[in-house]
Amino acid sequence: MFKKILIANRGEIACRVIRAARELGIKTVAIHSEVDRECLHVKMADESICIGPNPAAESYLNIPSIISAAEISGADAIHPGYGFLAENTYFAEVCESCGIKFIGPSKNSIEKMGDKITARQLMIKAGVPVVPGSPGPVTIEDPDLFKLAKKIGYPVIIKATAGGGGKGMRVVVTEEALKNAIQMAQAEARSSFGNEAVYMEKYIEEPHHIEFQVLGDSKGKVVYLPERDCSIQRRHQKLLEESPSPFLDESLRRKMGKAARSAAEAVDYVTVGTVEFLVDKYRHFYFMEMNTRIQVEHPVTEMITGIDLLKEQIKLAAGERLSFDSKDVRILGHAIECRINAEDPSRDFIPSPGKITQFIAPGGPGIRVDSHVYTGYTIPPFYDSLIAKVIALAPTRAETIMRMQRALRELTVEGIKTTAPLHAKIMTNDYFAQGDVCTDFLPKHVFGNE
Ligand code: MV4
Repeated sequence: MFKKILIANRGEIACRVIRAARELGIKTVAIHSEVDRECLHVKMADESICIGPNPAAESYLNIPSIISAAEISGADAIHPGYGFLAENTYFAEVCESCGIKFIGPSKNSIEKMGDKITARQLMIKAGVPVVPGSPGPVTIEDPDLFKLAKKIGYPVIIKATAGGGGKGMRVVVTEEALKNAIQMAQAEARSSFGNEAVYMEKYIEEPHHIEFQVLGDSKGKVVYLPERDCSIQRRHQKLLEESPSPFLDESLRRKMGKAARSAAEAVDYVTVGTVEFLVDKYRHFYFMEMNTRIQVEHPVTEMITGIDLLKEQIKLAAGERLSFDSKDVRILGHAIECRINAEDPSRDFIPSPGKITQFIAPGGPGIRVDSHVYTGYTIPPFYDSLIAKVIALAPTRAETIMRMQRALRELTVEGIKTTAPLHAKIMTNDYFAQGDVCTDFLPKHVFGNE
């Protein structure tokens, strides 16, 4: 087992990793930029090292500085968290070449799942359902482009192979718009990812976004855990997640879980990851992408299964075997997570950094709050806006909604604007209560611009 882990991240996930490491008796090293000197993860860690100026490119993305911090502190492993370098194949490779264990999957797994066309091809080979689409990249010079689009059937969607999270996507309703959409998507992919390759898929209308947590050990065993429904998103940013999904029944859960396991096995996946599916209104499911990291929304799975995913991730990275099978996992209740972002919903969710003059977290039965903020803490403008995750667990979905309503009333964050009022609105929405949740929920039932 590792003796000392360096956490190459900040905020609530850095605090979460430190908690898991501490319970495993592992020492921790926090890194921070100049402005993050007073961050909670710095206060919680056994040691801390300033690795550079505030901009992420000069600190949390600064690979030489992070590796130097690991060498100086004698860390034998690095946990990347999520975001920043968590899915950076070069970082994973540099860690391994310096004899420092990267707490995550292999560079190859990250690479294969990071290229969406490669991932699709691997999934087809593994028998995992994918959306009908192009076998490889598409360009406007393809002689069979229009024939292929017609065979797939409009509307189609053009996606960037190096993309993910919705960037560079273009929906095409008629063939007149196809060429232009491909060129626009290529231009955005070139500027955003330095790789202009795009591909085409049948556009799935009003999909559900349902994802499965998978865990793999170094002997090739892979298990899946019950799903998370992440359909409530705004501009491809997840706002609220829940588990289990109100849309799945046991039979579909088992089929999708097995497909998620096959997806992970196809890339020899080790540690923890998430396989994302689109599910249409006919309950057909399709592989969308695989996230090769721990995710923001991991607590809903921890709450309903009792499994500590961060401890599992560390143990699996250290070479331990999985100690359970998918069939051993029980669903202990229903969990909902609300992401509390420092953003102003009344001003199109613009960031709302600044000093938190009072922070009171909710508590009591079935409430968990994962956060790095405290009264007097000043949120810097340099990083993402997530300041807290409020997670509620209760025996039924209806009780969990009531519990979350109660928790959001208790939550106090003064001095900045947050998304808490939006969550309170969702928790009292009848369509949400009925479980009518797919990716058009917010525009259709909350923002009202259907
Ligand atoms: C799709 C789709 C419909 N059909 N692919 C959004 C981000 C990226 N993960 C892929 N996304 C989508 N891919 C096909 N073939 C609809 C979306 C989509 C979406 C998916 C899940 C959750 C929210 C979404 C919001 C807009 C679009």
